[in-house]
Amino acid sequence: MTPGVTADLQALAEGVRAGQRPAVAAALNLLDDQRAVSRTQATALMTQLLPHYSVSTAQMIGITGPPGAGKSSLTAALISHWLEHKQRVGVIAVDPSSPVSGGALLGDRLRMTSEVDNQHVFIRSLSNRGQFGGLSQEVWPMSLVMLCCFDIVIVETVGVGQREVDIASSCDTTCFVAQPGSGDSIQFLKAGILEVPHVVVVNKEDMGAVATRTLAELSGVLNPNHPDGGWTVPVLATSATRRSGIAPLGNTLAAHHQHLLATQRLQVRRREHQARWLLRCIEDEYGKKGVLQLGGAPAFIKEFSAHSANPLEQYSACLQRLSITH
Ligand SMILES: Nc1nc2c(ncn2[C@@H]2O[C@H](COP(=O)(O)OP(=O)(O)O)[C@@H](O)[C@H]2O)c(=O)[nH]1
Ligand SMILES: [Mg+2]
Repeated sequence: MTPGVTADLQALAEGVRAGQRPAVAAALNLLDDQRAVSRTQATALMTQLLPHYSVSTAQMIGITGPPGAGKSSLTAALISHWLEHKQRVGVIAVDPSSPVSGGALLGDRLRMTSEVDNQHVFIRSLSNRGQFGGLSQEVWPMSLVMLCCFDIVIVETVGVGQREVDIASSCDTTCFVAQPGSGDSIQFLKAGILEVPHVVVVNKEDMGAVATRTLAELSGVLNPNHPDGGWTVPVLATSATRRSGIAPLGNTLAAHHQHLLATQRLQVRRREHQARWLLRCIEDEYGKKGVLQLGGAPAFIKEFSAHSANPLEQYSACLQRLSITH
C-alpha cells in the first residue's frame, strides 16, 4: 500500500477503476463534500487515480445550449446509440436553473432495456448552488474520476451563463444544441459570446420548416474552420424524440475525438483545461488580485499546464503560495 493512503481510499480507487457503481458514487460524493477532512481524502483519492485519468483516452463531451432545446433528450438518445456500440457512459448533468435535478429528468428520458445497460450508464446530477457554490469547481475533478472508468463522459450544461459556457468548453469536444426558431443561439454564436463549438446540432428537426430555416441560418453564420485548427465544424439536424440523426451525430462526435487523438492534442488540451479550471477557482476565491499574486493569468496557465497533475493538489499548492505571499 502507498504510505499515507488508507486502505479504504485504496479500495475506493480500485473500485472506481473497475467501474463499480457504489465506488463511483462514493468518489463523486467525496469530491462534492466541502468539509476539510473530506477535502484531504479527495486529494488523496485524486492522487491514487492520477496514473489513470492522466493517460485516459476516453472522450469527454460537453453538451450545451438553451434550456428546452433537448439536451437531455439528445443525451438519452446518444446513450442508447453508445450502448449499442458497447460503450460505457458516465454523465454529469449540471442544471443550476432547474429546481428539479437534471439527472432525474435525464433518467426519465432514458429507455434502459436491460440490467447490462443499467450497469453501463452512470448519471450524476449537480443542481442549484450559490453564486460561487463550487458548481464549476466540482465538475472538473468529477469528470476526471469518470474518465477512469467510462468510455464516454458527458457533461450537460445549460448554456446560459459564463460559468456554464466555461464548463462546457473544458471538455474535449463541445456540442451546441440549438432550438429551432430561436434567434438567440445564432446571435450568441455570431457575437462570439459562445465559444465556438466543435459540433452544432439543430434538434427537433421534426418541427419541419422552422428547423430547416434555423439549420440554414446557423450554417450561414458559423465559420466552419474551428479556431483549434484542422477541424471543420459540422452542423447537423436531429430529432431526439423520433431518434433521427442520432447515429450521424454519434459518429461526428467520435470523429472529433479521433481528430484529437491523431493530432496528439487530447492530453495537451486537458492539461490546459485543468489550468483554466484552476485559474477560475483562484479567481472565485481570491479575485484578480489572487491571480496576479500567482504571476498573472498567462504565466499561471503556462506553469500549471506544464505536466499532468492532481488538480486538487495543484489547488492546495496555489493556496499555500497565496498565504506565503499575503
Ligand atoms: N418535437 C420535439 N421535441 C423534443 C425533441 N427533443 C426534446 N424535445 C422536447 O423538448 C422539451 C425539452 O427537452 P429536454 O431534453 O428536457 O431539454 P433540455 O432542457 O435542453 O435538456 C421536452 O418536452 C422534450 O420532450 C425533439 O427532437 N422534437
Ligand atoms: Mg436538461
